Amino acid sequence: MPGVLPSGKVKVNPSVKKKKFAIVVSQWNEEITEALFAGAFSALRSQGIDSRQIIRKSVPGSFELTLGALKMAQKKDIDAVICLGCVIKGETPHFDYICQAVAYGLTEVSLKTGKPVIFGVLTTLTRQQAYERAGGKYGNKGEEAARTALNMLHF
Ligand code: DLZ
Repeated sequence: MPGVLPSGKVKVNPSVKKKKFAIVVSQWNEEITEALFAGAFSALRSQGIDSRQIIRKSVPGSFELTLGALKMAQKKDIDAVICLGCVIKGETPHFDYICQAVAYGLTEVSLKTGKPVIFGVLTTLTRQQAYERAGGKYGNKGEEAARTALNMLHF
């Protein structure tokens, strides 16, 4: 992946340090999305981004990430929006509708505003699989989402 060193660390352009990020977090499956938020926040901080340049907003569920992302991306001073959520298929009868709506919605927000809008939404079959991707054996996808935002700001 461009901009990512073999160690997995991002090669940071100093100009990125001045950028402002919004992190929009879904409250559904909160224990998982809070772990994603912690991963995203610490990944930005580890690249020298001041905590005052990171704005956190909460939305009720992943379905609402789209509107949350649009409102943040429309702000002049926000450079990138990182959206974090967790949808568990085994517990969500309308899983496919929610996931598709969020994926299309976030793509549209990104294309309409011309800003990176990152899809940091876990879409897993089980709660266990979600834990494994929120600081477990498969890493923390919130951290990955933050690295993707940094990479797109280099673009
Ligand atoms: C309703 C619902 C269900 C059943 N499951 C999830 C989920 O696993 N993950 C998630 O982020 N949100 C879920 N929601 C809530 C919807 O995203 C949304 O908030 C409601 O349908 C109201 O629009």
